[in-house]
Amino acid sequence: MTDSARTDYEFPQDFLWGTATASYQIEGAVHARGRGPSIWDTFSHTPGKVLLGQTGDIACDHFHRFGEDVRLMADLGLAAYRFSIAWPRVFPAKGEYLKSGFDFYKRLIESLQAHNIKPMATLYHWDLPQWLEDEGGWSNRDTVERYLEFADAAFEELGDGVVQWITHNEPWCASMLGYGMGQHAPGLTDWRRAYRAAHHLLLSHGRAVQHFRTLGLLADIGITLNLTPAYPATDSPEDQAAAHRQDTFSNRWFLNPVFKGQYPETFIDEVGRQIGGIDFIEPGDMDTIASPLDFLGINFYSRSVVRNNPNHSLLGVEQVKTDSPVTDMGWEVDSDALYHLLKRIQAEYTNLPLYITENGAAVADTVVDGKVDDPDRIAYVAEHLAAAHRFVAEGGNLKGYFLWSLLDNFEWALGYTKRFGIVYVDYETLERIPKSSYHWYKGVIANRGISIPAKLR
Ligand code: JJW
Repeated sequence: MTDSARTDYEFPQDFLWGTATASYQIEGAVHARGRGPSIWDTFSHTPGKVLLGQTGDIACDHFHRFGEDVRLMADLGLAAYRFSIAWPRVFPAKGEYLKSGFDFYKRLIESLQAHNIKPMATLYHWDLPQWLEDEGGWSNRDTVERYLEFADAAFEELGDGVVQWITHNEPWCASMLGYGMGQHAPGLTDWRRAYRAAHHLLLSHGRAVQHFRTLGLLADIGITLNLTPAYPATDSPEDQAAAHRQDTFSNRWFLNPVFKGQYPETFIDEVGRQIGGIDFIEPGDMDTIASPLDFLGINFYSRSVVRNNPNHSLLGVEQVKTDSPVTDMGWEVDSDALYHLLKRIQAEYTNLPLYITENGAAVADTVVDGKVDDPDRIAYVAEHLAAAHRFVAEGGNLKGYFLWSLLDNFEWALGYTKRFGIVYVDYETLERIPKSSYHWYKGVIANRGISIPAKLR
């Protein structure tokens, strides 16, 4: 950023500038202090599940190096930090509660507070204790009760320090990728179980919100959904219907229960046919799921462009490649889709405060002379901040932006091959090298906004 920095896009004084991470992706120390295995330990240690057989055993070793990482955050001028709490550190085995499993998070929170960084904690970011999966995991309704015990313990132990709670991260991924497509832990391909899992994730969210309200804590509580707007490849009615089905599957299946207390009507019959009947909704569930929230977290990375293809997938939808640039994930870069998504959430679902709880780009970064230059990541974030600013300038209730991610980390089934960090991690030495995007983001935070990137002028 130049020092002439009158920013073209200036955000409100109280806009929350953050970065985000998740426990299994950065912590490592999987055997430390009595931690039990999670479904991601099991999955990543199963040959063929994660690229190159990589695991989260060591990851960024954040568990031992969080002091250095918090210093990186403090130098950045961060207002908030989003992290997740590893459930198997506190409930390592059936019937075992290890209160000291919270000690790490207490020390992390104290360290954040010492640097005036607001802690935002995600309760569930995909690391289900393996003992719970052995009893059916999220497709077992009992897991909702176990989650409530975990949530209650976390509120009790960390309730003084956490400013914002997120019940779940991306329940679409946890259910559909984990139990339906088999690409994430627990690696099952059973759509019946996937839809049950989705329902129980949502139900556990609602139950946790209701319980949280009885505790009288000062903090806020919400949920984070990954939203991927679907666009038709052509304006043919068939492609438009395909885009609508895709949108229902990836977005509305979660948005509608949370904000309208019902699953999308046009789709529930179809899902029922696919999985042989919907038998998991009990009286009162939908009201519980729709318990009033304090905010909605949105993870946005890309849009999908689809065409109708009856022979393709359960939905009869085929993803189409476009001419637009893509990130190292192969995901199309389209920040207009973010703007339109925010407008749509506001028009169709809620006026609650919104937070972008994840946004960022995977780039094939390399170290040259001890430095990492990542202009593509800067361009991606700048473009998406410009889209976010347009929404805010029009009166949109967007309160913060959390860049995914602070550090390069374990990108699930893709292991360490995809780098999302603004800080490079050398996985041999665990050395951290702030990238040029780190220095750029520091300027954004200091100036509360961005100058228009040349390509957008
Ligand atoms: C979809 C792959 C079949 C993470 C997906 C795979 C199969 C058509 C980034 N968000 O690491 C979405 N991320 O932990 C949470 N978001 O389908 C945080 N979405 O397609 C980040 C992966 C993802 C995905 C990954």
